Amino acid sequence: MTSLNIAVLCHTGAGGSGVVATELGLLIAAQGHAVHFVGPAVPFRLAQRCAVHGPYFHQIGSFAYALFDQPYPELSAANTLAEVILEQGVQLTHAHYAIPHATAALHAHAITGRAPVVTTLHGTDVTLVGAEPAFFHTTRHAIERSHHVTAVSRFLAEQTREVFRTEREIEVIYNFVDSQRFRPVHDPALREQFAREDEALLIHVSNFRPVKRVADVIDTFAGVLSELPARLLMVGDGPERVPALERAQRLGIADRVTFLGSFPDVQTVLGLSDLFLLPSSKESFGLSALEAMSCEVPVVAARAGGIPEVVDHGVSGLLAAVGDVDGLTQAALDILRDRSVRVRMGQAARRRAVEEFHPSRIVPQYLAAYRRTLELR
Ligand code: GMT
Repeated sequence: MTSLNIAVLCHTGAGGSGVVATELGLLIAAQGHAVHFVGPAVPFRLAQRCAVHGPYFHQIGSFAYALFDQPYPELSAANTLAEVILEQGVQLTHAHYAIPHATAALHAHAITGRAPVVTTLHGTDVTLVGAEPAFFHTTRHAIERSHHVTAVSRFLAEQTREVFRTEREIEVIYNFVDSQRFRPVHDPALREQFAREDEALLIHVSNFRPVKRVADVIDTFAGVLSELPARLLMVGDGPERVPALERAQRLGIADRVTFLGSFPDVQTVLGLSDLFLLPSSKESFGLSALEAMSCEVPVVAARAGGIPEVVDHGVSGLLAAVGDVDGLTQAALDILRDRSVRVRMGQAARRRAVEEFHPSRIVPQYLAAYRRTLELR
């Protein structure tokens, strides 16, 4: 089979869509395909992982001109991508997130007459930002004109058709997790740095945006703490971090909550934990929940968006309605009070992650989508 030469556009900060783009690019490069990331900075999880056989990184240039009241970054993105397409012989661009990436990729396609666009919809590009009047038509255009469109859950595909009133065919390709890297961590000395042996260790990982309902994480944890000894790890950063810390302080539980900030090798702490909390109001998939499941950590989450397609309620975790802190707290207690329940659900969670969401199952679906788009075999 001929090897491919693709460009990838994705968000570069901490966030699931950039993680999926990065891990996919790394796996595809490892199979001998040329992969060119194009962005304003090296994507979060790609740092230190570019190599002589790829993936490669090309920085988007910027240009300041007194007359321009804004930097117009999508024009620079389209320009740099067009350069990379022409200079590197790129055959196809994979844009993760409809705006601005699919828009920039379609622009580069129009400039070069090459590199059809595969767009992967990840979530708020459809459910929040893209549906805003300020972006609606641009997002709809990106979805309609991309040469192939995928979504990370059935929920998101349906939501896209509904929000944008489009008949566009959308292929569902689930996210994946590296179960070798995301695995249980049995390191009592490391765990002791965060919790005593008799304390339950709960964890939340996100980019602390309003959709994550971080206040519900704190309130759920407070409910758990009133019933049993516990600690909470908060991993990540974003606008809701300080309000979450203040809430923990107001509730008098701040000494039980550790904010660790944002770092790429999150598996080290996920694998030590007993329970993952994800009370989001919107979540097209919930990659962080899948990473926890792969580490044998059961999930307590809101029944939002695509989460039920990932976490099977009653088997690998428990779900409650969005905003139902009492329900989330009860669910967490049901799992944490009985070790056998926690272990059984944790094992079921890992089994599901390995069987349903392994890269060997998902990556070929993307490669097939690329080949179909290029009409290659
Ligand atoms: O759409 C977003 O909010 C950002 C995006 C990201 O880059 O983190 O998150 C989305 O994509 C992830 C990867 O596919 C999914 O796991 C997240 O569920 C999804 N976030 C939301 O839907 C809120």
